[in-house]
Amino acid sequence: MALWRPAYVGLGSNLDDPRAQVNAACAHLARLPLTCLVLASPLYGSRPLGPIAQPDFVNAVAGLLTRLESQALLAELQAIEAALGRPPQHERWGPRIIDLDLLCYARERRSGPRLTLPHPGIPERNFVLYPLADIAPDLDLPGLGRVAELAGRLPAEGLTRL
Ligand code: A4P
Ligand code: MG
Repeated sequence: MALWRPAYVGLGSNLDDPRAQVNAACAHLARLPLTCLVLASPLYGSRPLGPIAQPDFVNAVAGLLTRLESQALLAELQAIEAALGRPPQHERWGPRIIDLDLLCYARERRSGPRLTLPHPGIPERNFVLYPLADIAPDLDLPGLGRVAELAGRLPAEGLTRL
């Protein structure tokens, strides 16, 4: 029988009532097979990172325990995105109803187009690291370091706790 493993998921939305979208995605996470939603961070408002002018985001992070393998968990996250109405083709970096990123999965380290772990955007993203530090400050991200230290290096610029 597969072990229970910790996994952290980043949630983001900037379309169609972003706060409600992030809450709906959390409700879906709580119903995943072979998975327990352990806790969710507070919601944050954040200014869009990246080259495209677009509405502000709502971001949060959820902590799970799961017996799914990492790729199966990613497939479940993508199924939640589809269930919430995210079109399969969309502009990279552009506005989205919901985005679920697998931030880290146990001690797994891998690099590939389908799945990179830990998620490579973490060190530059205060909208990931601040909510992650709320729920898991002592988490050691493989190859990156302790969450509280990574968050401490980033200004809270553009970020507001909702
Ligand atoms: N993929 C690889 N590794 C992972 C992983 N660890 N978790 C692959 C999730 N997906 C992973 O993802 C594109 C591909 O990445 C998928 O095929 C998946 O197999 P996507 O979610 O379909 O596309 P995307 O989200 O448009 O691209 P990407 O590169 O994930 O964009 P980001 O990095 O998610 O950035 N500003 C603020 N303030 N808040 C935000 O949440 N988000 C973005 C999107 C830009 N600016 C933002 C925010
Ligand atoms: Mg994404």
